[in-house]
Amino acid sequence: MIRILHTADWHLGQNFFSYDRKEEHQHFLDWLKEEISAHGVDVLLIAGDVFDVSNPSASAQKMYYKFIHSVTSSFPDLQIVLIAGNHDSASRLEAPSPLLEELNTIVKGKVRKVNGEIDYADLMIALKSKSGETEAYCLAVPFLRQGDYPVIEGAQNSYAEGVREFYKQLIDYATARAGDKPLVVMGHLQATGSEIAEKEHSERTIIGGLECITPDVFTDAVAYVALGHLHKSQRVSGRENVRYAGSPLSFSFAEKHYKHGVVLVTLSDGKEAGIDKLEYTPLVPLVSIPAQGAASPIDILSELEFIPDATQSELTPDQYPYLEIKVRFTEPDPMFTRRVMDLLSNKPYRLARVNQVYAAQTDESTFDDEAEDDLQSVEPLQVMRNVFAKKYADLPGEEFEKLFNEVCFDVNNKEE
Ligand SMILES: [Mn+2]
Repeated sequence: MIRILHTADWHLGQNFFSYDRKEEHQHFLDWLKEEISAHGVDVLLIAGDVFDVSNPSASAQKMYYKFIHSVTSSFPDLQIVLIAGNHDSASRLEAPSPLLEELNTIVKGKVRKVNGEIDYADLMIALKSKSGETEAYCLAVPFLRQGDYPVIEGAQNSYAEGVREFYKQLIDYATARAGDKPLVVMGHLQATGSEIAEKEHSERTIIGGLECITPDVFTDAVAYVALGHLHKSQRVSGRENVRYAGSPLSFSFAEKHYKHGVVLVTLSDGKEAGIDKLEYTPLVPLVSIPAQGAASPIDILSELEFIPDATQSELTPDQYPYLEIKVRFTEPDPMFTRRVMDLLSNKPYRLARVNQVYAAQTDESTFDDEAEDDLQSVEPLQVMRNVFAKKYADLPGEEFEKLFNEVCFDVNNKEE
């Protein structure tokens, strides 16, 4: 029997509206270590986006190395396998491999080639139980970039079809070599049939479905698929054994209702014998006022006034919830944000953002996606449509949008 813990999308080093989330990440890592101990975990799988950016800060890197050192020294039999996500730098993540391998930690950042052929063997990792026996194989596939996957002649969608072919060939390769040992696939991708926080998309996906991979490539030959990329913990297409672990923290207000955690997978006698979600409650909640839609300035200010003072709170300032204010103006009020900040100065909250809509924008449903002017939440496709409409008094055609999406996709997925 072997126990595998599946986690993903840590995004270490993320700054949330300029707040440092170090304490929150550390809280998660401390919890994770306890779970590893409590469940006698043999293998920890980290399915990409370990860091938030490709050149993480020194403190984010320190937290990562400290964690790996801490768990592997406390549990010498623990094996860690991790892959690069689209946020990670593949080569940076792999660089310390010679040292990490000493700590039973294998990093797959990029796909290797031998004489121009994809080196599938490099991605097939034996997973061992505490007694040292190979119990299963992990196929650890980093986020695939152009050039990593086979070129499919005449493909409509060269990315999705190429990635699919990559997985197919890898699974075929491994099936022929694994004997009776089960296969666990780990990947960082967007699968069709999965839900995403489309309104704020901190997963950085592009509309148009270009990067969507159909999960049917994960055949019955695979016991479990450990996915990363989407921050919402979920099964894919209703399949119990194809899962996103989800992120440990909410990385945008659109993700504030997500239930976070990791997945514990037990393999026994060559097959999957149990999948359990271990729920994790983040240290700091995200709060919106009002909870739904937007409210008038007067309503918001009076609601803020009624919040008990910080002196009555047991929280330390770095545990104060992050607060989003959603206000609807009928006339300009340049002092509103100032007044909000004054009112909050002695309240146990941290103001993240003030989201403003104007009375002319009457359609409530458009509030969340269209009224946000901050650059973080603007969709490139929407910007292009607006520019196009201004210039040509018409909307771009389907072909034009498709080409635009392809360009966006290439730009977003180029490694720095
Ligand atoms: Mn990702």
